[in-house]
Parts: sequence; structure tokens; C-alpha cells
Amino acid sequence: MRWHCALLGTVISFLTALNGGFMWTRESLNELVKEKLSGYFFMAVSNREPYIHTFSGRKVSYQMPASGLTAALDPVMQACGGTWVAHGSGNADTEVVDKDNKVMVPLDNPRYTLKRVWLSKEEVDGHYNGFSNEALWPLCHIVYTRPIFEESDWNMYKKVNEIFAQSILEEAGGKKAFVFIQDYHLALLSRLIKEKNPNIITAQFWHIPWPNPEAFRICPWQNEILDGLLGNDLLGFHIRYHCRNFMDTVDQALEANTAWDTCTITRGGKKTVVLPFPISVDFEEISSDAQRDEVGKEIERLKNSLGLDNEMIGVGLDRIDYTKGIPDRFRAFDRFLEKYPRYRERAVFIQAGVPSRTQIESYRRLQEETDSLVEEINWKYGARRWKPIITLWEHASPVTLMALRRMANFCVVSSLHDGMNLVAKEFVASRFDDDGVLILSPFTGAAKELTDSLLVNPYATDHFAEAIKESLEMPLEERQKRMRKMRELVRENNIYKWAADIISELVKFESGG
Ligand code: GDG
Repeated sequence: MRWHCALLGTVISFLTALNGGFMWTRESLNELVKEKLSGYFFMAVSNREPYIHTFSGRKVSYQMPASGLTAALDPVMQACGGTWVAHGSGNADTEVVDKDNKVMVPLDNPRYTLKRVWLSKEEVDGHYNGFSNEALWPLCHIVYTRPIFEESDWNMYKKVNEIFAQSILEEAGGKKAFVFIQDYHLALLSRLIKEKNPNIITAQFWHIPWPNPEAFRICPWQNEILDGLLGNDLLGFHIRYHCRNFMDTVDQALEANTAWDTCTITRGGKKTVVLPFPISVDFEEISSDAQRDEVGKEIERLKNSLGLDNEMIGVGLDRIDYTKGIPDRFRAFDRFLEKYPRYRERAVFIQAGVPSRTQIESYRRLQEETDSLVEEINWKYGARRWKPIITLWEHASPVTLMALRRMANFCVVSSLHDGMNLVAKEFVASRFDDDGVLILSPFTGAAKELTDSLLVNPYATDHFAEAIKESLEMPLEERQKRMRKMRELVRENNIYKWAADIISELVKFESGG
């Protein structure tokens, strides 16, 4: 087995070096991990957990959250094994863990350990709702929602980062470990870990954009956050532009040496490499799931229950967030129906989406704004059974999401600002029939890769309305040409490649960088 792994590793390195269309899969990532990380304990850490256990009556069931981070990282952990440390947020989470707060997941085919960290309501409120989502989230997304900086939230943020550090250090014990930290909820974690155990190698992936220094400097604790992130050996963003913004911010705020040619920052003798790693999806799995019979049945069920005949269908499938440009796409659909009345009663837009962060005022306002806009548009054009916009405001099952992607003539991703946006890549991966048009905002990381979509500025309502018309009138041959190109790209740049690229960088630190 050992020689087999070594041989496969060599083959992988060779093919990667050639860069000649080698396709990363769960299996090849698994082999890479065995070869490169053997002797290391592999841990991932995030605030959000990949499986949430809840009571339904007396029974315990579980759900996968609507989160780009967990959707991306779960297949990677299934390939790599190891332990994922995350906040246990479900009301039945304590029921299924062992005495060390661990449970093996996925439940039907266990592949890695989920270790839950418990937080009080006050801690969640200050750390998650407060500093993470009322301060850092609007600070990093330029969507004109003012960040709220509360000292008490910041103090809770620090405390929760310490709780996570404690859990990681306990878990690592004296072992050699790689810790892969996720996102903006844990900006101080690597520094806290390394203060106690400098031998642990850490990488952090920032899933949201990093704004320019002008925008970031209003944060009263900018230096602490930057210093915390520079505790990492490797720091990843989706695109080069975010890396540059981060390096610029450090340059202007801290005493540090930023070397642009090698993408490194050195502070107090400690080096951090800053690189782009565009995140992705499990293309093959999504593409084959899309072809299952149950998806066909779900399409029929949805058409019946929504009263659809042969309308042309547009879909939006988001976590409900003010960064996703949901009212903007409704305004564009309104303008489209206004300018092109022949599409009335012939086209519908289905918006599925799960409400999120509902304890936060700005999210409640978004829900109200969206609901009243839908009511207004449906009142304006609605005729007989036909309503132009159909909303499904609930947590949709994976099969429902898949059916909606497959039913769509066009899918809209109209984010005002977005790190990557996996909905766009999931849509492409689902369209094994090579059909369907993606209307995509240029303010997403995905727009850098999916250039065969219809790129449209969501603030430009008239252009947006024209893009909707174009998508419905595009000849089949053109749709197929674009979709094939995008599928090829997502197939190759899949989630396993993302993980393999990060791991290949990470192991360089093992030999001293
Ligand atoms: C952050 C960054 C970056 C949506 N509704 C339901 C549901 N979803 C799933 C989608 C997709 C995920 O949620 C959302 O992914 P995104 O990438 O759009 O967005 P964020 O959650 O904002 O993620 C983002 C991502 O991290 C990864 O780095 O791309 O830029 O903001 O997978 O399909 N899933 C279920 N029910 C729903 O109703 N089960």
C-alpha cells in the first residue's frame, strides 16, 4: 500500500507539474493527503458546522445548513478524514455526541470526526450576530450597509476565538498538526494557537471579499485583526484582487514587510504567504445527482404544486442576504415585463431561499423590502392563475434545489458583492444537458472564471432586464456552446483541486517554507 501511495503521489505531482488537464477527484485528493500529510493530524475549524442535529417532535434528525463554506468543505473533509471543530448550534446536537463532544459524519457513511464546541446565547450573540455579522460582514462587502462596531461584541469575539483555540489545542495535544481555519469568525485563532504551540502549521481561508484599505481602516480593531491573521503560515482568498487588497491594508496599517513578488508578508520575523485559491464544487457528484430519477419526479411535483404550465422559468437560489442582490433582480424582472409585455403570462421567476441571520435588524429589513416588492410586482402584472414571481422562503432540500436548477431557462446570481458564489457553479455543474443560461454579477469571484455567462451589473436595472430577454431568446446552439465551456472549466477547477492546491502549499511549511 505504501509503495502504491508513493507511486500515485509521484504520478500526481508529475501530472500537476505538466498542468495538462489532470482532474482532481476525491480519490486523488485522498492519496495526496496520505502521501503528504501522513504523520500530521489534520484539523479544519469553522464557526458553522456541516451537520446540525435538531428535534422534530421526539425524534432527532439532521440538516445540512445553507452555507457556501460547509457545502464546499464537507466533500474535502470526506476525502481527507481528520477532525472538523465547529460550534454545535442544533438543539439536539448534545444528544448525539460522545463524552468528548464528537460524532462521526456523515451519519450514513462516516468519514471524519465532527467535534462540537458549545457556546452560550450571549457568546453567540456577541461573536456571531454581533462582531462577525454586524461588523466584519458589512465591512468586507461593499454594499452600503453600515457596519456596527460595539466594544462588547468585540470582547465576545475575542473570547469565542479563545474558546475555539482551547478546543483545537486540546485536540492536537502533542501531535504534529495542520489546522485549516475557515473565515472571518476566527480571525484571531491562528495567533492564539501558535502562542501555545508554535509547531502547529496553520492556513486560513477567508471566504468573503477583502475590501480596499480605505474601507477596512474604519474598523476600530483593524490592527488586532490584521495581526491575528498574520499568525497564519498561509492565508487564502478567492481571487488575486482580494489578496492585493489585504496586502495593501497591511502595508498601510502595520509595521510589516510586504513582498509583492513572492506574495509574502513578514512581521516580527514571521512569514505569511498570501495566495488566491478560487473555491469550487464537487462537479462530478452534482452532475450525476442531477440525472437521478427522483429529480425528474421532483420537477413534476414542483410544476404541479406551483401551478406551472409551459412558462419559461428563471430561478434564484440563495441564502437570503442583502449582499446577494435579491431586490435588484426583482426590479430587473419588473422592468423586463414592463418593456416586453409579450412575456407576461409566459415567463415566471422562482426565488427559493432560506432566511438567514434573522436576529439581525438589517436582515429583517431585507425580508420586509423583498416581500413588499414581490407583492407590488405580482399585483401589477398578475393575471388569472399567473403570478410573475413565486417565492419559496424555506430551507429547500437538495433534491428540490436540483430540480429548480434543472427546470430553469435562466439562473440569476446578482450579488452586489460576493467572495465567490457557489450557486453559480452549482447551476453549471447541474446542467448535464448543456442547456440553461447563467446571468451573473461581475462583482462575484465566480465572474472571473465563468466568462461565458451573461455578465450584468445588478445596479443597472435596464441592462439587467435586457440580459433576461437575451437569455430567453438565445438560440440553443449558443446556449450549449457557452454551457459546455463553463462545465469544462468547473469540472477541472473543482473543489478537490482547490483543496489539493492549498495542501500542496501548506506542506511547504513542513520543510521550513
Ligand atoms: C460564503 C461566501 C463563497 C441556498 N439555499 C439553500 C441552500 N443553499 C446553498 C447553495 C450554496 C450555499 O447555500 C450558498 O453558497 P454561496 O457561495 O452562494 O454563499 P455564502 O453562504 O454566502 O458563502 C461566498 C462561499 O462562502 C464559499 O467560499 O462562495 O462568496 O459569501 O451551496 O446551494 N442549501 C439548502 N437549502 C436551501 O434552501 N440545503
